[in-house]
Amino acid sequence: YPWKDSALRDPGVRLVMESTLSARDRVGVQDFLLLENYTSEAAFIENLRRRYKENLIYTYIGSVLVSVNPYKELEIYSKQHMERYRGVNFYEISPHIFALADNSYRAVRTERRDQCILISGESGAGKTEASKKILQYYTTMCPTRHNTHYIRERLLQSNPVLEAFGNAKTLRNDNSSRFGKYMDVQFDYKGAPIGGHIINYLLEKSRVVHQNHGERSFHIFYQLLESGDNSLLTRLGLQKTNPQHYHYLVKVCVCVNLKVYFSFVCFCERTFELLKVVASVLHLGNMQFGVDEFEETHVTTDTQLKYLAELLGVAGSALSEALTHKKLHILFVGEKTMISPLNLDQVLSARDALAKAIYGRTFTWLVQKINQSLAFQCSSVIGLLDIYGFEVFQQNSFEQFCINYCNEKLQQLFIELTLKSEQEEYEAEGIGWETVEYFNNKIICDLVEEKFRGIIAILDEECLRPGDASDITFLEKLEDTLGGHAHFVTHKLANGKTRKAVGREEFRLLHYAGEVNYNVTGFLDKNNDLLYRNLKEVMCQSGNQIVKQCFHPDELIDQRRPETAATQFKLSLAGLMDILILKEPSYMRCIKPNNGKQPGQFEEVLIRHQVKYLGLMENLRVRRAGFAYRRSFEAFLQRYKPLCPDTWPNWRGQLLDGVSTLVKHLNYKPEEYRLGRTKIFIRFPKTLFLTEDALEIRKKTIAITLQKCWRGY
Ligand code: AOV
Ligand code: MG
Repeated sequence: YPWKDSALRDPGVRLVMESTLSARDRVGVQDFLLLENYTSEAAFIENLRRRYKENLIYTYIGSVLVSVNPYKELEIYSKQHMERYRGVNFYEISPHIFALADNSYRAVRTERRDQCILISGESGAGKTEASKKILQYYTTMCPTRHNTHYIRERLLQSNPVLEAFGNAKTLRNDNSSRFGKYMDVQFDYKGAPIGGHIINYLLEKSRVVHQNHGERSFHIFYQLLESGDNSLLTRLGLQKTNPQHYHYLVKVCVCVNLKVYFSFVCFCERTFELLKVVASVLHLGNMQFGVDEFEETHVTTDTQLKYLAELLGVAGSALSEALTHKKLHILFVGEKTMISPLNLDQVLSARDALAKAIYGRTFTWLVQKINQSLAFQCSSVIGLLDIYGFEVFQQNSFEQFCINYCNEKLQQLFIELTLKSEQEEYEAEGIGWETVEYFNNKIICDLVEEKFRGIIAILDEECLRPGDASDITFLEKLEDTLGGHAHFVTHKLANGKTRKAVGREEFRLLHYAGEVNYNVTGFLDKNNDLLYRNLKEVMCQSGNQIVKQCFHPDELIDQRRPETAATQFKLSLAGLMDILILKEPSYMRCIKPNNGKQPGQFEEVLIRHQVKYLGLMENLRVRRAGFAYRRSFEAFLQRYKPLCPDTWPNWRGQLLDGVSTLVKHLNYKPEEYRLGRTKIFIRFPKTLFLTEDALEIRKKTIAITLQKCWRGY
């Protein structure tokens, strides 16, 4: 393995280094496969608890990494720590996110197979932090290629920029990702990271115009107001006042400790243009309207309009006209346009729609800019998936529906791939296997996405239906079509009575991760995601270079109805699954230990629930039902060869013969192991456990012998 320092290649020295693993690192078992009582959930949780108490937040289930959010800074991510994990096998050292990162990297280097690391867990469990740690590992530890230093910087810088625009404080997480992100880290044939590509998924745009109590809008607005200097703010027409001054921002709550990253000038020469867009959204929020004696709505805040016109580079009169009127394009014989005034409510929602459209499209533009700055010819990739985690609030709307559906899809992928790959491996190695019962959430994915009968299909149907379609008729359609489905519930009970736990405007889905009531109010509007044509026309004329790129005149010519928001999301998730399925996956399952974001608090009920729905017990059973451990002949021999005089210090014959000799010497019973075509399969963890113990003792004797030798010098 090309990474290994020459010192590490000498097994003698390596063994001395390993025996420095402290007793603290060995609290509980570092792999759940080694649990004596592996079917007991209590034993599983007790192991997590014991390790968490010692700040050992990582534990494996075979090759799956489980982590528990420490909610405090741990001294385990330094460069020295990274170095300890370089080129080392999983089981040789305490579990860590760097081990997972290194393992994928090694596969890319040696087998040239594209990898992906899938990080899942509920909101606040630590997914985004984990993906950042992985990226840091690659940018720090991988070799550099001449002239590509700047790419590393850009890879790292892309995170704070996207977080500023796409993350916000929610009740669950102070730095919650409000968009899904899949990032390819691209490597050249020598293993140097030389580029990247990001795909973003459905940004929660509604946050721009409304936030629930105790939450905030996207970080960038506060960062701009708090850290922008006076001259900048003056040019943007903003005031360094309490964010409360801006209607689109709530009273500032506990400020998250985020630095301002205006230094991403290298990404876009147009930082000022970008800040103009951010400021224009705030000005839109502060626009006020009045109704005159002819019942016509007018802009009453001329200063805001003036600023807006200047920032967006549009004519003020055209903007005010477009905000208060609707232009209908009617295709009779020849073309005809009709202009009708909007009432106050309609004006306000047109204004909000414009703010959401400007912000949402600018976010996508930003991702494209980052991609352009990272584009390179690459040989293989490691994909990192960091999406918004499963979330449940008092009130859940269209956004939670999409977020939780996305989590269902990811869980589905986990189920398919872990079981599938397990089965395939036994088959490839010629070894029989037993099935384990598990909950397959495909039924819930189908409930949401099925053609014609799925929730999204029904929602789209209502969105397209002219006439009296409303959020309530949508709910009624759902009841008619899906009533009786095992995972769908409304307030109506079969016996004609009402179920109190579900409101009259709600439907409840029994997700794999728990029950969520969704309030249908706003579903149709959010799914339609309409922006009046005349507002689009004005934006197409914009003198702001970014806005101009975000609103293309072609859009005005295209007569086709755009896909609804939910359908677009469904299609983009299907695309994501296609990308992931072609890669070799590694999994990280993040657990949130308490709802108070507190360090050291291990709330058992909460954790047991997550262990259950993440399917960790089933995952463990599947791994144990077949063979708890598998190791390539080469790796097995390399690790345990000190235990047999015939294989130590080196085995010169066939690998299979070497492994046979070794296990015979170790007294393995025939039922304890199986030799496949390229791998040894060990049925019981105990066997490996005892072998590990023997190795421990052997390492100590080797260390003592080596020390004696050195003293002898
Ligand atoms: P998420 O990505 O899983 O939630 P984050 O990764 O943002 O969650 O983690 C939430 C917070 O937990 C972070 O802001 C940190 O304060 C803390 N945290 C997480 N992991 C670590 C760690 N390894 N060490 C120290 N602190 C940590 V969401 O994006 O809301 O689904 O949608
Ligand atoms: Mg996140």
